[in-house]
Amino acid sequence: MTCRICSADVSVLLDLGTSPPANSLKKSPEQVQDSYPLVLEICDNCGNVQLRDCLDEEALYKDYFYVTPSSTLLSRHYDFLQSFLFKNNYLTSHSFALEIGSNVGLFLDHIKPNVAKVVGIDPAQEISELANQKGIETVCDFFNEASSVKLKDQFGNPNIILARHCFAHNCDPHRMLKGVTHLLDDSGLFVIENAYLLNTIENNEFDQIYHEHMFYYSIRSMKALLAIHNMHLVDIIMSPIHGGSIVFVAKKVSAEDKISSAVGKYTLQEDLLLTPSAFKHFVENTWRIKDTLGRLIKGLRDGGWTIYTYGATAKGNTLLNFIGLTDKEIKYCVDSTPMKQGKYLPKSNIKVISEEESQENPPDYFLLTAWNYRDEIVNKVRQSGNYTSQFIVPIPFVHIL
Ligand code: JHZ
Repeated sequence: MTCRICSADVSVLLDLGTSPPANSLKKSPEQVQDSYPLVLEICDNCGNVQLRDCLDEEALYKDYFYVTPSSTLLSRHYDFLQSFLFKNNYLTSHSFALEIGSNVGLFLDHIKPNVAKVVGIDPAQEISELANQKGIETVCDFFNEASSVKLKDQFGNPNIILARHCFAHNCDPHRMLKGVTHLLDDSGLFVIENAYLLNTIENNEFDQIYHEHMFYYSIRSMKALLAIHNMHLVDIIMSPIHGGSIVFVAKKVSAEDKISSAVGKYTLQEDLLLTPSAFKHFVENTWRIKDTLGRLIKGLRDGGWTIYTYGATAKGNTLLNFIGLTDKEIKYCVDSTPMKQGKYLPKSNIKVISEEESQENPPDYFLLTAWNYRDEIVNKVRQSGNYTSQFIVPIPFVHIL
């Protein structure tokens, strides 16, 4: 196999077995789904970490149930990102901002009062309809060179293009960058927010590996990718959102570009920390978590305790299916997203119920599959008057709250 950034040879880093697409919830437990391999590969030449088997985008995003949750943590993150972009003049009141993979338009809604124009593009039919209903103009399409031509004709050149937690969601980033370079003029910015490989590796977040995530970006691999398109990084900012994310600010190379000192600082940190031994520990810890969590859940079930998972997350489905946990061990999955409720998790067949239903009949334990919202969810459960259910947190090591 070869690297999809630089075409060099790659080697296997981790094999998580097979799983159905993580966001394809089932309408009934009997519905048959195909499973596909989840194998992570690494390229020594450019540092790229990629998923070996890429699923067809139509199949992945047609029946897509991920709706950005309404969350105080997320809303604080939007404030943080917005103020970073304004403080550095990456966004101004005159900006036209285009967001790729804009989902129901929560981020665009956040910045809309402060900029000249916002437009979203998202391939999921139902989800882009929801965004349009809420007043965020959203084109239902995949972002690529062809759709970028249509976008340019319809809306003109954006000053800034954002791709938040979606840039790694297609097997050919070159295709997306061709669209970006077609749309941006020489001063235009491309802002990519993505789970950061260093955090994924340091925090043992193997559950971030699922079919939507076809790349696991580092600064090194992003620089290599951008260079192929005559682009470069002008700034970087880190955020704790989603278990540790990186925001890359990129543009077409020009001699006058000012490069923020953050680029050098974080590059140095990454060079020192993202080492072969860090990858080795990540792989070892993944197997350790599988073993510990599997034994803990089966032991609790055998002891007669009830367990629900909290969060019908994509990463939760990797976790459950890798460990081999099903509706035999776990009674329900709790999730606030109406579109997910009443459906069944892929392969594990666990039924999704609402937070209200869970409050009426709480379990002894919640396995926190939305561990990235740990404090928010624990507070919510405690504030509802439930002081007895304990939380099993799987990442970075299995522990109980
Ligand atoms: P959450 C998704 O992954 C999909 P997931 C995607 N591939 C991606 O890249 C990442 O996001 C960033 C629920 N919830 O965001 C709502 C509650 O029930 O961790 C969500 O279904 N109560 C695009 O699926 C889920 O948890 C709450 O109070 O791993 C969180 O999903 C809160 C706050 C959330 O992403």
